[in-house]
Amino acid sequence: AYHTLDLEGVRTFIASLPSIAGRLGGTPEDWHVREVSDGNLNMVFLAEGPQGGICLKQALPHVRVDPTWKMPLDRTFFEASWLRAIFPHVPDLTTECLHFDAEQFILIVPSLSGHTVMRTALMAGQYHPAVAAQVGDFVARSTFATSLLAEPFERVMDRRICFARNQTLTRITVDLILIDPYHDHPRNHWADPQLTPIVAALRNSPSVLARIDSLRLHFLSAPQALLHGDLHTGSIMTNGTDTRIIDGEFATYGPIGFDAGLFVGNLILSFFATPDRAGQAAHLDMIQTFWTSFTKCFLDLWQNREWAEDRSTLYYATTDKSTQNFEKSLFIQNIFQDMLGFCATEIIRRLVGYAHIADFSVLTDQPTRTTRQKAALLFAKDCLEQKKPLKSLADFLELLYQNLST
Ligand code: SR1
Ligand code: MG
Repeated sequence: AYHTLDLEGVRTFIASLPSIAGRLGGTPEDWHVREVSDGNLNMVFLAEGPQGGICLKQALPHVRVDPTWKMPLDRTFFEASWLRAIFPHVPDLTTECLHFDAEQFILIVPSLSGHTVMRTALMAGQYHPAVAAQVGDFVARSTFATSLLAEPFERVMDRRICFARNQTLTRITVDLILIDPYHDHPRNHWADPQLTPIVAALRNSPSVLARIDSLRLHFLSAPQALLHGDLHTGSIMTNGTDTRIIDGEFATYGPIGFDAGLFVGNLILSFFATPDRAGQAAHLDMIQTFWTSFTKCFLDLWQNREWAEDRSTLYYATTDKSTQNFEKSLFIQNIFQDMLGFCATEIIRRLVGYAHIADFSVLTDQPTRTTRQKAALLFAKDCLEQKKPLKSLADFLELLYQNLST
């Protein structure tokens, strides 16, 4: 029966799995096991032996950071399923599922020694230009491969049926990102009363609320591809050259712009939390690099699929290239608009919703921190309202700088 593992339990569990024990080498007494739980939901352990290391993740019957918030255990099943679905397409950008135990809800992957959580690196002022490009590639390759552009609809729909069962975590996403911040809810919180008038302005803006309603509907009714579902900078580990996307337990079918929006939203939160001009400029470069890398990789994959002339997936009634290219560019533009919307919702929920982020703690001067948080919220409001339409990434980045300086 399920039981929560402690350090000794982890050692015993690994010892019972010859292939995992073999990766570590030596005997169980040689292994160094430690707990490194960091996220909101699960227990995470690292075990290192003379020959290698593994990372073991176990679901708890509640939210890790709030034992009163009860929760089913099946999230590690969905994370293992997500890894198995996407790993063949992004073996250089995520970790392999080495083992999944359906009774203990344990997932084991190789450990990433020498890697740092991207959020931690950004907070330390370490900006690795390659990482944004790699995340762009990751979003393009994982979403394209699981979409109707790459596979016959029968395979896509089978996978959609599987991930449609990830309802506990999808409910968290819908509630925490797309509902709670827009009305009074006990889960919402913010320490600084100076944010309160902006929260009120968000809740009193008909265009904000209408856009949120559309985004929520779109998130649940546009199953374009298998998403990571929680692609913030804490779900990315890097050593500057090698980058791995982890923690896919929120995986679900949805609009591709959701993953892109959460990543860009977290870069923007980090941008507003960055004290110096050079660091801020590095963030704008990362956003630009991410988007360029995503679009190039996605369109290349699409083009290559056409050259393969696989009529079980791609069928064009027209052979007219310029018409096809026009349709492709519309497809990308729609992802861009989705990205802007979901990016705004991520910024808002990380400042005034349930689950905040650490980025702003680097601004030790309280008035500066308040000013920047207000600017981030107002930027998100502008993105949702689009009183002046944001048609391109240049429009978006210009708005970002305007909000920083006002
Ligand atoms: C109760 S879970 C809160 C948040 O933590 C996860 O990492 C997701 O971002 C979720 O929204
Ligand atoms: Mg996580």
